[in-house]
Amino acid sequence: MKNILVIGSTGQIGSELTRRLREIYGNTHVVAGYIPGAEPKGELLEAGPAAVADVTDAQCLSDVVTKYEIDTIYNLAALLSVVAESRPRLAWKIGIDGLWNVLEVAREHNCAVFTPSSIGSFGADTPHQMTPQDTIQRPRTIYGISKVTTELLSDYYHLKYGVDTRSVRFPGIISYLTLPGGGTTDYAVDIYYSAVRGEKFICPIGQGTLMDMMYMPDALKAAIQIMEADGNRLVHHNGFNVASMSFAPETIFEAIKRHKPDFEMEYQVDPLRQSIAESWPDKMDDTCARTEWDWKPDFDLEAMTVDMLAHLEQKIK
Ligand code: AKB
Repeated sequence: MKNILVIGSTGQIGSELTRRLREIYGNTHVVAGYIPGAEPKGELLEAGPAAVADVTDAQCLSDVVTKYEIDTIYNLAALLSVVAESRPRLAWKIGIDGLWNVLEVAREHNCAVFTPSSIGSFGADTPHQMTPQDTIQRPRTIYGISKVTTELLSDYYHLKYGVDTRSVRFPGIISYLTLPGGGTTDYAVDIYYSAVRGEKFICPIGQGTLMDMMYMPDALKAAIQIMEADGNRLVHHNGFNVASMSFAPETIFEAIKRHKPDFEMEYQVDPLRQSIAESWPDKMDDTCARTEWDWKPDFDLEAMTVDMLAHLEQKIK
C-alpha cells in the first residue's frame, strides 16, 4: 500500500490531485502537505491527514516522511512563470533548493518522487511545431531555467542514487476548483470565469499565439499514470512531453461562444506574458509518453468547454 505526501496540496493541481489520490489509495494514505498561511480547508482538511511540508526546511520534510511512513512524494511546490520573473531568487529557492531537500529526503527514506516540469522548460530556440521529447532547451525565464534544472537534477538522483524520480512536462492546466496564479497560461482559465459571469474577457495573450493546454482530469491522470508505470518500459524518466490540445486565444473564445453566443473578447496584450508565450512550443510531440507508458488524454477543447462551463455555472451562482 502506498503512503503518499502531496507537497503543495492547496494549489491548483495539488488540491485536485490530493482528492484523486485519496479516492484511489484511501484517505488515510495521502497526506495533504502545506505551508503555514496556505492551510487546507473543508474536505481537503477533513478527509485525511494534513501536515506542514515546507520544501525549504529539510528537517520538516524528513519528519513528515518518517511520521507517515511516506514512500511516494508529489512535489508541486513552485512559483509559476510570470510571478517568478518578479521574484527570481524566491523561485529558485522553492523550485531548486526545495527540490534538493525533497530528493535528499527521498534518498534517505527510499521514496519515489514526482516533480512536474513544464512547457516552460523550452525556449525560443526550441522547434515549436511538434516539439520533440529530446531537443534544445534554452529557456530565458527563471521558471524555465528552474524547470530544466528540475528535470536534470531528478535524472541525476535517479542515475546516481537510484531514486525513482519520474515526471511530465505539463502544458497550461485548465480547471474550475482552484485558480492557478501567476502563470502565462492562466488566461485559458480566466476566460471561462468571464464567460460565466457574463463579462467581456480582456485577453493578455495575442491573437494567433498557440500553446499546449490540458484539462485537469487529464493532468491528474498523467501524474498518477507515470508514477504507476512499469519501470522496465521507461527509456526516459523525467520531463515526458504530454499533450492533449493546442490552441490560440481566438480558438478557445470561439469554442466558448458556441455555448455563450453573447460572449465578447478584447485583446490587451501583456508584453511579459506574450514574450514568454512566444518562446514556448506551439504543440508538443508526446510520442514517447504514448509509447513508454501508454499516455492518452480524454479531453479535447470541446469536451473541456462543456465540462468547464457546467461546473462554473454551479460554482458561480
Ligand atoms: C505557467 O503558465 O507558468 C504554467 C506552466 C505552463 O507551466 N501554467
